[in-house]
Amino acid sequence: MSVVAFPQNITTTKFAEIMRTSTESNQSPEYDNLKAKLLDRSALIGVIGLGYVGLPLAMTFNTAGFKVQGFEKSPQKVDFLNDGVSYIQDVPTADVAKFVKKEFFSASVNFSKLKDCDVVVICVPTPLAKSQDPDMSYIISALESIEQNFRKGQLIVLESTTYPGTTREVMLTRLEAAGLEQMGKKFECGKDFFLAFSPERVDPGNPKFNTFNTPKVVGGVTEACGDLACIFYSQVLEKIVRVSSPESAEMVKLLENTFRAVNIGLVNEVAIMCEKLGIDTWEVIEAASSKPFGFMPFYPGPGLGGHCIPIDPSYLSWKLRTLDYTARFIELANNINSSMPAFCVEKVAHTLNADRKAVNGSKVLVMGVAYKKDIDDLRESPSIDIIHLLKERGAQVHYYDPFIPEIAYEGIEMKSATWSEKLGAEYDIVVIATDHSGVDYAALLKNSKRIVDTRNVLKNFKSEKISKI
Ligand code: SAJ
Repeated sequence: MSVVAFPQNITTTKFAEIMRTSTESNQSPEYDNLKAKLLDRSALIGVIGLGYVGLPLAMTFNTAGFKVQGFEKSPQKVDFLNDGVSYIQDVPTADVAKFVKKEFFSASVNFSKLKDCDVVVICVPTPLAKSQDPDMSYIISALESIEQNFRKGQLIVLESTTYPGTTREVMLTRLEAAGLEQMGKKFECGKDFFLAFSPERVDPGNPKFNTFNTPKVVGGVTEACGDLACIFYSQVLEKIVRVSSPESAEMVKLLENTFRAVNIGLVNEVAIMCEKLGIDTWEVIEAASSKPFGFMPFYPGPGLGGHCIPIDPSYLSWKLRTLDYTARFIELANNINSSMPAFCVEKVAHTLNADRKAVNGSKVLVMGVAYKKDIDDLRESPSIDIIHLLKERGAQVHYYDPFIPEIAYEGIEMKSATWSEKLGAEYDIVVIATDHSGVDYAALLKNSKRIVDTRNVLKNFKSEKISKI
């Protein structure tokens, strides 16, 4: 992602739309002081977590003219960044090198530097624990670092996807209490410090939408908090969408990703139904997409990967369970989506059977292990489940992925096969699990005995060798 040059005049054009308190200086001295530092871009921005969200954000803040202090638990990542090297696919090394050289950006494992920051943005992971409950440990760890270095006048923004209520129930109470340590009385949110939630909306590998041009939803704990958060992001990003509270902003993100998970679950069940009906799912979806209104295509696949779509909706369903409500769509979508790896392996078994072969003892090549095309991310990838299931049935499994040379993940240690036009010939069957661009699928088809295509990437080829889900 090349960070876009920032139009300097955006500040004046946006305020009328998004400010909720008087623009006069009738707020606390901390409010007025921070507002001034945001407007002249002298505020120092702290970013906790320099991953696929935090690093692009830091570069975008730099491009907008703010200095950034990055915080990471990983010394290796800190060293890479301070040497001017990016490890995030969407962030060019040239951007990191440029801002490090200008002394606009540096990374550190020393979280005590948080006290120097005027704004602290939290971009840490929010995975699921083995119990399938939210794992809040990363947010709590970041919060503890902030508490230990907290001072009056700071704006804290949580960007990590989480259940509605986290900002107010977890962050606010502890930050107010931090004042007791320092001043013997609670800090007052909206006067002594400021707190907001603003969900990240990063689509890894998306060539069109980046941190700068993706509209930013912002919800402050108080009106003053929302004002300052909106002023901050208005200085950096193209469009701000202000909502009334952090809970609303937290829910916006969960609706976005639950919408995807549920619709992907629907279309995966359509694929299962079409298989039983002997209908081509992909033809049906393509034809339904001709409807110019009221329809949005989603596509079946080997399952749901990534660190967001398979996980975020479970944060919502967990929260609702604490309120004695069952989020049925989310649970049903999880059930269907997580059944897709097994559905694909059954397809492999059925296809081999046509050649009087069993999965047991067959050589199988899994094409693509990244969780979606043209990225190098393995997290929650259904390809990993497919490899496990094939191995459990006695298959000899190899994989090829141009973005992932080796795997050491979830009990699998493998190196990618080397691409050659005749690669497919070495196997009884090939499973296309990730539809990376730039693969010579014509050569793969020509030299393979059988192919199970879970992504319809061979849609332009006609061959008896091809089985689709
Ligand atoms: N998938 C399907 N069928 C589809 C679409 C996706 O099977 O029709 C699968 C993908 O192969 C992948 C998983 O679902 O395994 C997630 O796909 P995704 O495109 O939602 O990819 P993510 O998780 O990298 O990015 C999403 C963002 N994607 C889009 O909006 C297109 C967005 O929802 C969030 O900004 C981001 O997660 C996030 O960080 O929350």
